[in-house]
Amino acid sequence: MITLLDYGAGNVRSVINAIESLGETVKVVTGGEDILFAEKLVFPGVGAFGNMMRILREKNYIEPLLAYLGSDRPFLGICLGLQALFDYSEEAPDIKGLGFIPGVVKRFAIDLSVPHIGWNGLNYKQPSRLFAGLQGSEKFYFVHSYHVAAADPGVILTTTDYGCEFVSSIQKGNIMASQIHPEKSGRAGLRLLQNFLKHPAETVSVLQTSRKTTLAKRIIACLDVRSNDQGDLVVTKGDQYDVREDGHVRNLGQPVELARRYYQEGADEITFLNITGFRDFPLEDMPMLEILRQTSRNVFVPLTIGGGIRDYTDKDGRRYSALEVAAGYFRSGADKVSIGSDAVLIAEDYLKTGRPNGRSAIEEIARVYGNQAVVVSIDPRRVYVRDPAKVKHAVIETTRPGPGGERYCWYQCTIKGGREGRELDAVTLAQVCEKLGAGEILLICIDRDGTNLGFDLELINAVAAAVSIPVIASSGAGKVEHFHEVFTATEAESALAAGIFHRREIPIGDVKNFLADKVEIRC
Ligand code: 1PR
Repeated sequence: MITLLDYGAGNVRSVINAIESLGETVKVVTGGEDILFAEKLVFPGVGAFGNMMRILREKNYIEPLLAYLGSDRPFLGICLGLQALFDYSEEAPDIKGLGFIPGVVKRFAIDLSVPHIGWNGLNYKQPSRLFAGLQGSEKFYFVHSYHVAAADPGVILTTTDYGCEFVSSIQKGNIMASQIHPEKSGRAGLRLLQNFLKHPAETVSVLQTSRKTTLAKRIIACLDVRSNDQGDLVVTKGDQYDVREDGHVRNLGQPVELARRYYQEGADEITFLNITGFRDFPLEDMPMLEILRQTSRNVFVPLTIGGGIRDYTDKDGRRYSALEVAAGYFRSGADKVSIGSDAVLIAEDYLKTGRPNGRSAIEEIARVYGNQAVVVSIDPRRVYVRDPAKVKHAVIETTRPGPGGERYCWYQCTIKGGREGRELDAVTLAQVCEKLGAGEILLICIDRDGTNLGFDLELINAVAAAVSIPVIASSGAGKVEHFHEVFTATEAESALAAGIFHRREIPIGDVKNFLADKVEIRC
């Protein structure tokens, strides 16, 4: 029996699913006693440090936790569950951590995108029971803006390189904690988790395979989901957002099955976009929540869900906040939510008033679940202009002139699935959303969507240069070379595709095989 400490701030469902997939049963903590009498305790911290410590205090979990840690029974802290062990975090300097491991939690002060999101390796500093069966070259999933700095080097189990060498896991007796998410790290992560659960007697040394670890570029499979004319949720795919063929919604497969297939084929992440979410209310859309629940049972890579994340008043007059909608998605197995239409309206409001209002969906979700949980998806269309001085938007000079020979263009944001263009450009939207707390940009391009013509490199470069959060390049992938191009000609951290995977034109494995000796990827 594994005891799991859930303080209610995020997706612990996937940790439970991962443990159960390894044949163990999970008891979720409902009171301090459960912690005190646990045999093996897993603490998956999610969200923001200050919020986590506040809830642990309110629930009177601090004393039992310290007593458990002091007893040296097996403990596995994940992500914030690692950070909680330290004295305090720069994320909330006035709030005390558990102080079990001397040291602090620092924000990354590096030139690279922060959060550090994606698959990176480990430098193995000590032998450990956790390492049985690992080769040393595996990559694991990270998502964090803060890292621990241990005062005692003796507790450092692994480090990872990302702009600096940071401590990625610690071990002190039977207390182990790691910044990686084993439950989101595919087979390698499950192996590590299994090693903790089975608690083998022998410790294992892992040989270092490279001098420094490197963050991999991610390949993301995207599933646009909506109801077809029979009312079933299906994966569909548009050409420049038109998902109908001969009047019917294109049906390219069943969401749970396709997600599982992409996981098995090596997708580094899966994104679901509930593409009619802007007009339906997701919390009434139980099938979508069920899709997440079922998918997270056997897909152990990060899941993002977008569509309909906004404040909503139902037909009985009950108001739901975007935070509640997001909470529903997180509880059902999502790791990140993606905000589309509402982000545009939020940014417009910000630009009108010149300041954040503190209550927007981006700010509220980031405050509770952390910036890394908030993706903003941008749906822009290219607008050509003759004279850049006559446009108040971020204009670029293009190598692909417009129909009238125009040499300049800007990218107009749209809402409601591309139906409505707004007076806001994609570069400004990305910058405002970063300021408000978004952790990642999903950069779609309606002009390229479903065309197989390749990614719009000019758009991606313009946005990536304007923000310091990771950018996911999307739309237009038609051959393996397009992925290589987007990773070498732009700063995109990941590339997302839909049509070529759904139509089985190019399997994810072929993309990865092509990239293997050219860019850093997870094999
Ligand atoms: O506005 O917060 O409710 O979110 C709705 C979400 O649904 C947005 O993220 C929006 O991008 C998405 N969406 C709305 N309508 C459509 C549509 O296709 N009619 N799909 C839509 C967006 C685009 C990509 C696609 C890539 C790659 N789909 O996700 O997967 O372009 O395609 P490709 O590789 O085949 O070229 P809200």
